[in-house]
Amino acid sequence: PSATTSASASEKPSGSKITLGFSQVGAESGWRTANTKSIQDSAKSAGYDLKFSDAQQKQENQIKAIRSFIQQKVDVIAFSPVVESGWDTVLKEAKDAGIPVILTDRAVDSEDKTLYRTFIGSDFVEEGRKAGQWVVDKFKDSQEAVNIVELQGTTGSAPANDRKSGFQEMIASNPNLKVIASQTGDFTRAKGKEVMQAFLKAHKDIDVLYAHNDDMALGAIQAIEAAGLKPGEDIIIISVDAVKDGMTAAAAGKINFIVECNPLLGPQLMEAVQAVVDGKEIEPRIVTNETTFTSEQAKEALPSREY
Ligand code: GZL
Repeated sequence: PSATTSASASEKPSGSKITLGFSQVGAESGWRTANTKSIQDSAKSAGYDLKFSDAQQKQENQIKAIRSFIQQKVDVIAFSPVVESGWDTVLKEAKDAGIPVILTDRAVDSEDKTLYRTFIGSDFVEEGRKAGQWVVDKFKDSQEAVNIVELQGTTGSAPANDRKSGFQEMIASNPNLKVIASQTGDFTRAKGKEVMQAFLKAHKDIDVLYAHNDDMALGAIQAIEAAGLKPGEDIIIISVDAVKDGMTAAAAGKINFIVECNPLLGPQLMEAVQAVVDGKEIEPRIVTNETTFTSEQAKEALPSREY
């Protein structure tokens, strides 16, 4: 009888390597770069054959990539959906092809929860609440109006929708806290700077900037300094992500409070891939743990930050 080769964990019973098709949002921010590295490094150490595609923040490119993974008959498809809506058709095609799908980082609004096995990512509403709570605490004794401007993430994306609603929910407790302008900066530095320039032209008295990610906050800081104002003093800045450049600005007092959003989802994704291939049950929702940093805390944490 032929010796049966025991397939190692990263192989299928047939002995061939597990193939994972991953469709990434793009390369728009420091967070995204760290997220991509985590996925590529983790797939490598898991011994998987990773087929990776960068969609340049376009949904149609992600849909094309998923269709290509289906054609290639990969074992598992994973992706970070650039926006929440418009996925049901292509996810149904994956399901009909018998290929399991795992969501990472951002969610989809599909009613049919059988279209994917699990969603691994942060709770963005909670991130918005943490940002809002800090503003409420900071201005609890203020007698006059506190004018807030908001740089939103990519229009239609789960982080933009949820970070906005979580923040709104918390500041509603104090009528002095007013969002006087709110616009998308598409999670990029360039757009964050451009929109902040427009805010500064349109509003003479801005007290607070709430940016949905560090990259937009860093772009806005350039605009604020170009306008002769001191970021972190003349305009209080709250941001989300806690990537190295954001933490560096916080340690310098230019950002006052950062809500961490952990991009290192690679290890949890590969565990989920292995479980799905092995036919094991997995939790439908895996929440990444993360914290917050004041300027002081950012200064202490900076040396040990991985990304
Ligand atoms: C959040 C992620 C967001 C980051 C941005 O999980 O989707 O996209 O907050 C990134 O920096 O561009």
